[in-house]
Amino acid sequence: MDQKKFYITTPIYYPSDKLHIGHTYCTVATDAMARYKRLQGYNVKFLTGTDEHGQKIELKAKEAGVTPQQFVDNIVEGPKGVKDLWKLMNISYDRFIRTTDDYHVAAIQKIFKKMYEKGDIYKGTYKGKYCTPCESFWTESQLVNGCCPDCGRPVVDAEEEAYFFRLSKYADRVRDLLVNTDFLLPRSRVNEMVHNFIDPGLEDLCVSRTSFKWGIPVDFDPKHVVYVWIDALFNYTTALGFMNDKYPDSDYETFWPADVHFIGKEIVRFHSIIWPAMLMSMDMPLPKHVYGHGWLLLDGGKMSKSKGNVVDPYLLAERYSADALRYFLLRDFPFGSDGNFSNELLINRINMDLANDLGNLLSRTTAMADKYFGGCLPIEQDEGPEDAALLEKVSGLRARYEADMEAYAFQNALADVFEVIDNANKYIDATAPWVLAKSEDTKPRLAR
Ligand code: ME8
Repeated sequence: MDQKKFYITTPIYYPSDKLHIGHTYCTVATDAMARYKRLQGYNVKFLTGTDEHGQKIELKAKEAGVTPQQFVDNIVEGPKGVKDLWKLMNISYDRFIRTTDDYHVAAIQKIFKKMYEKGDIYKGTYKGKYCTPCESFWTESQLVNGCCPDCGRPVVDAEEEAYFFRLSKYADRVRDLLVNTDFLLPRSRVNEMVHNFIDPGLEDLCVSRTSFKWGIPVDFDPKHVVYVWIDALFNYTTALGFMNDKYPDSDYETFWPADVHFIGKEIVRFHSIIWPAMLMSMDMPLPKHVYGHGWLLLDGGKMSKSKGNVVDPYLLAERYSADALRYFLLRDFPFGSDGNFSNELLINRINMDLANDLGNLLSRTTAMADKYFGGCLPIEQDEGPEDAALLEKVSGLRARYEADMEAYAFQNALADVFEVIDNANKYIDATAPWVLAKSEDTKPRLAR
């Protein structure tokens, strides 16, 4: 019989700076899901990686006085970089893609060409706001008080030749996908996509630029580099060997389409509109689900590298242990919603759940088994009136846990587990083993 397969991915993160607790949150959730599916006997492929091209990284490298490649190499592979962080956090990824990897670059060039030959990519004119001193184009929304976000000087309207993807052509099919299937989760995110983006009319998407160099050159027109989304989104397929020889063809055949892409809510638009449209253009199967999770907030605002209000996962994991941090991230924040991060919450969680409830249950149980029976329980045991309720809780746990995990409700799955732990602690209090230990007659009850 064919083994069931499960393919899950994180976003590929920008190595423009060290990653923070928000990135860690998404990766930890993906890891928890991957481990859960492996335990269930699935053949799991868990992909993560880094999205290494673009103007921002080009500028950052220039500031640091290194080449863009040296810059990203350091953030990804260097000390306390992305890979070190995932190692510290016990992330069990099966594959790590860097968009500067040769096989990915070659595959993206082929994909771009195929879409061009089909007529879904065409040459047009990009109009935007241009900062002449920085030689950079910006979108209206990137401007700060109408000026260049980098140097603060005024910008001018400018144009450049660019390639566009015919996103408009796929609007109806994408709308149907969002409205009539459970492609996008949680379902509460569908309305925003349909009403804010699809219904007002989808514009074709700019997919190449000539104003910077740090990107994958369009091979049939090399003054252009591929701009962001074709390069970034197709990572999910090139990492399975699609249009390249790095990995066996069978990986793509086995694992594509993805079962779920976990992503943050700010990139739901790209994954639920642009991504399926591009796959439709390529005549490729669509992922089964895209799940847009919420943000970790700090003082009510999104934590982000550009705002500088970030929490360093390295510090927390080193101080409190990776497992405690993983537990906190999954237990305190409902996956689909935003949540406020604070050190108090983290410390309370560790003290209450892990030290008190779980730690106490473990140490009481093992200490008493050791003290009263030398660590080896006798076969003769007496049932008591307190047993049935606890047994019922425990025996129903697996089904409750699985139902929550299948709904991506990590918080509830852990609450189920801790409910049993809480019940077990109460069971000990109610049966008072330290009293039972006082008489030989109650030893079988104590053993139970
Ligand atoms: O968007 N709370 O990369 P990125 C929760 N390269 N999650 C957060 C977060 C926060 N405060 N901040 C970031 C990109 N994240 C693109 C993606 S995919 C083909 C290309 C998580 O480095 C969240 O999952 O900005 C978000 O989607 C991701 O980091 C963005 O990382």
